[in-house]
This record gives sequence, C-alpha cells and structure tokens, in this order.
Amino acid sequence: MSMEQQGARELLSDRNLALELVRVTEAAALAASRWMGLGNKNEADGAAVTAMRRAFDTVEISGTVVIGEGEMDEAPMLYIGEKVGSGGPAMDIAVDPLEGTNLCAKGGPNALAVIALAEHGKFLHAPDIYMDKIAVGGGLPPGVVDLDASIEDNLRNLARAKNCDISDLVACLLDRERHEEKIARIRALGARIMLISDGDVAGVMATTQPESGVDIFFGIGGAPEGVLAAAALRCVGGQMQGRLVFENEEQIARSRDMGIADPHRKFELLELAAGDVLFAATGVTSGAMLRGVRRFGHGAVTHSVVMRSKSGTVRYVEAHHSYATKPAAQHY
Ligand code: VTB
Repeated sequence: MSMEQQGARELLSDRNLALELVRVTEAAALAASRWMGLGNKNEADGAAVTAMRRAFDTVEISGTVVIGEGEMDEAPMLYIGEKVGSGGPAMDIAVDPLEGTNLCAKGGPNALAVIALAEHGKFLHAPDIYMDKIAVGGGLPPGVVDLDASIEDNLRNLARAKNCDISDLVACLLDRERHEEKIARIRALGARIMLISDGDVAGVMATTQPESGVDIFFGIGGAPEGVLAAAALRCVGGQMQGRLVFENEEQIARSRDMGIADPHRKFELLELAAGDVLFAATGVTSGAMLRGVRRFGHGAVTHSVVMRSKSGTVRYVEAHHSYATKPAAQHY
C-alpha cells in the first residue's frame, strides 16, 4: 500500500471512529437518563458505566482506559488499565460515563456522558484527586491568562484582549467553600460570576462558546475532569492550564506511581492532552451546549457533539432512537 493510500485509510478509520464514539456516549446517556431526578446518583452512574462499557465492545480499537472510574480494585468496569474495544489501533481512553452524577440525580443542567481518545501516552494519567484549573476560549492571544498570575491580572488581561470592560466578563466556578476567596476577589474587581454546583467539564467547555455567556473558568475541580476538558479544548480551540492539588502525601506518591515525574508542576493544555484527540459527549440533562435525552412513547432523542483535533471539525449529532423495531426488553 502506498503511503498516500495508508494515510487515506488511517484518516477514514479515524473519521469513522469519531462517529462510533458517539454511539458509546449515547448509550451511556440513554441509560443514565432513566435515573434523572430520581435522587440516586450511584444508580445513575452505575447505569451509565454499564452501558458505556457494553457499547465499547463493538468499537474497533485496542483501547486502554487511562482516565476512568477508579483503580481496578475499586471499580468493576472502566477502571484504569482496563482493556476495551474489539481490536484495532492502540488508543488511550479517558471516560466519564456520567459527568455530574449529582446533576443527573437532581435533574439539574449539564450532566454529560463523555469520552476522549488519543494515541497511547498522550493523556496525562491524572489520579482521581483535585486539579486547579484556568481556561478561556479560542481566538485570544496565547498566554492571555495564567494559573500563576493573580485573579486580578487575569481578568484585566482578558478584558483587554476581548476589548470589553471587566464588568462585561463572566467567570464560571464550582460553588464550593474552597473558592470563597477567589469569588470575593472576582466580585471586588467588578466581574460577574456563574456558580455551578457540579460539572466542570461543561464549565470549561462553556468558555469556548460565545452564546454560553462564560468568558473564563477558574478553580479547583476533579483532575480527571481536567484532562477530559483539555481534550475538548484541543478540538475547539481555547487555552487551559492545570495543576494537581494534593490533600496528603499519599496522593503525591500515587501521582508519581501513575508516571507523573513532577506532580507539582503546572501543566499546559498540550501536556494534559497531546496528539490527535477525538472527543465525544452526549447530553444527559440539557445545558448550554447539548440538550438532554428526551423520551417519548416511541423512543428517545439524544443530542451529542463529536470533535477531532486533527481536522478541527465539530459535529452535532441528533439521534432518534426508535423502539419500533425492538422488543420491549431492548428499549433504552
Ligand atoms: C468537579 C465536577 C464533578 O466533582 O470536578 C467536582 O466537575 C470536584 O469535586 O462533576 P468536589 O465535588 O469534591 O468539589 C464533581 O462535582 C463530581 O465528579
């Protein structure tokens, strides 16, 4: 096979794979949506995990989960190191079958089923601890914000780059006590704030969408969610930095065990998610970017996004899942 033919073949398989991934996030979202608002986040999460794990069986990759549901001894499925897929190119996989378990359990906005894929070794193997994050959308000068700069400098620089007043800016943060000081300083400077109860993958992604009204994401959330958000930003443009936040020595040791030579360093976007990245997400509940699963007597409708960093394509997929040809036991 000529190099051109091989290149074309790789491109095609990569493209097909992107669409296959949507089927996997759809399956997780459909399963989780059955538990929307029922007040049971563990059942919702379990349903999403089982459905996602099953859907991976038909995806033609030799996948290894690097960001998943936890260590092998604490998660029965989609644990770190688990092999998934029916065989094919070796890929690393980052998953969050239900990002925002609380959101789903309460019927709140922005619960998502999320997957990112890259070649082996391209995602930061982030342990399930905290990460301090800063993110802004695309089209801004490189380095316009920095995790090590003060909140005030970051907001001033961002306002200058966006040619607006600080009072025009909206910062998104998780609504947590640990952010009290940050929130006070943002307010003192005159910028506005959107506090979210959970779901910082959606929070970071909101910075990339002008219609979301969010200009910048600040603060400490999950480290695995940081890698997933970085994968998304790699596809749509935007800037992000993250630094692991440790609560004890054991977490530092665990990070080293996971291959992070200097656990205290600041990671740039390309260190969180490098190489050619595929990203897919399906809405479980409606949010700024995706509509949640809607159910009818005859089936359900899902809304997903799938993106490839190589081409920069962002595709929204509305899928109508019909019960017409399925026995009742197979209704999603
Ligand atoms: C965030 C958020 C998640 O965890 O990462 C958050 O995106 C951080 O942890 O949806 P705390 O809840 O301990 O603050 C979630 O809320 C749940 O995974």
